[in-house]
Amino acid sequence: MNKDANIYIAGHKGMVGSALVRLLKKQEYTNVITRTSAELDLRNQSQVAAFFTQEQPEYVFMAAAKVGGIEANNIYRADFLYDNLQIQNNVIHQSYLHKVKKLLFLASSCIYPKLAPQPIKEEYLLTGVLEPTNEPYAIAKIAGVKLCENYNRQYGCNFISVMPTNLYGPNDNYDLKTSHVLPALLRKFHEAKMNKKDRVEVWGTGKPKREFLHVDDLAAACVHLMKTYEGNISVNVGTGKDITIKELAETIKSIVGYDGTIHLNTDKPDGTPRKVLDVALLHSLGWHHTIELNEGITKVYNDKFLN
Ligand code: GFB
Repeated sequence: MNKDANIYIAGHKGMVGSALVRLLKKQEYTNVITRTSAELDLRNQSQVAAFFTQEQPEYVFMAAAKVGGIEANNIYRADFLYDNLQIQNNVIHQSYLHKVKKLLFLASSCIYPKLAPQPIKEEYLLTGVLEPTNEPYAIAKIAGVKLCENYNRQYGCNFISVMPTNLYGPNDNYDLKTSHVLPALLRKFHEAKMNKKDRVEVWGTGKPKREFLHVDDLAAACVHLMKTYEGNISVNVGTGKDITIKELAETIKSIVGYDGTIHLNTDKPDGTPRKVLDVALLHSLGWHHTIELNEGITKVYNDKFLN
């Protein structure tokens, strides 16, 4: 990937897309192409076709998607399925028509079967039923992974996909209804401390386990794989380590310096009991995470709430 290559970051305003823009600029890539969703609705086939004709990207990072936490996925089921199918069909098909040299598609660890053996290996995809709360999103992302694989097999494209674990970092979503657990708890504990509340509500039993990767690490893994990996396996990208939601809450409570209590609201869903990724393939491809969880959460908290 030459430093002056035309590189399109779909979804550049999002947490993953903005991390990719930051990294590519730091690595002195000079032609990073972006469009806001107001400028280019990726669900609109003719708009996407006109964009590809105009910009002729050589490399595409597909970080655009409708994403959210467990509650958002469970409420906006049709939107998560329709929007994500439309976005990825348009970008992947136009990448084929316009002979894009390489495309990297971002899937998600939540598309593995709900009760896959742990840690989850790439070959466990499609070997069992999905987690009901985010089945629409998972079906859409599985379709994206399969689109890449089959454009490679039928048309000789070079479209790779990655399977990131739960992410956190700059530009995360902190809306308490639609966000993921880590930003939600950072905000809840911070506001409880500021407002001298005596307790913080944590959803579920606290027993599920989750793996968390800083988004700057994900961006580094994506650029590394864009430069080095070719193939039809959707590569797991994570730390290979997980903690319970209760342990996460205790960690964030301590980092924020909150001294009230944690209330577990078991009326809320737990979702998948566990989804820690097997990262042996990723490590064999020469990449390893660098940001440990406590250090990463502390920096995100300081940058978001204390500066
Ligand atoms: O991060 P999260 O919303 O998504 O929830 P998933 C993870 C766990 O944290 C669940 C618990 O067991 C939640 O019940 N949790 C505790 C909370 N307190 C909270 C809270 O205040 N907010 C939230 N959001 N959760 C998502 C998928 O699953 O994983 C997405 O739905 C996506 O499609 C994402 O793939 C990576 O990890 O359960």
